[in-house]
Amino acid sequence: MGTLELDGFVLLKGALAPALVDALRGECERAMARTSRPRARVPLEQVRRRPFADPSLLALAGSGRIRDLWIRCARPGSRQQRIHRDASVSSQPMEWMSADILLTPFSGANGATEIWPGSHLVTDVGAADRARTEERAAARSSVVVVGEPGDVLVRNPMLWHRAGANRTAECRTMLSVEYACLS
Ligand SMILES: O=C(O)CCC(=O)C(=O)O
Repeated sequence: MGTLELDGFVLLKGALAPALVDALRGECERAMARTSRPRARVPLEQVRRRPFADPSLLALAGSGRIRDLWIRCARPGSRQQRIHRDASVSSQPMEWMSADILLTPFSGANGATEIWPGSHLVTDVGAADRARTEERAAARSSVVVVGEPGDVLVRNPMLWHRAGANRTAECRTMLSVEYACLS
């Protein structure tokens, strides 16, 4: 279990009820069936409706608000990603956080997200400097986020992370909710 401040992430086990997770998975699977891409943005008008506008999802934001919603699906046979972060060094101080809602099991076999604790504090490697990121990450230890549907990985967007290879016959699906601080 990490702390958001020092490790840049926290895994909330069983944060969302099975009925809500089932409803979200249904919506997300229907959306992903309409595209061959690995991710899809949830349109604003849908964000305002349930299940996306469920109070439990909004509660994860504390006093913030949802700024964006992405469905991410690692399809069977998808390859390991490069290590990356979702925000750039120049965007400090961070004004948003990401919550990845697991909608399917995450395991080593289906390429569960790998994260580098504390890497959100590394500010001398830019997002474009891929070779240096890989080199720096190799010198640190990483964690593979294994979990169950309903678990939520809250993470700083500056955290280095990547999807692993999905060697199963099923999609590994999550809903990434981006929460903005009030301004
Ligand atoms: O699927 C994952 O575990 C991470 C996906 C990701 O980082 C991305 O799509 O940028």
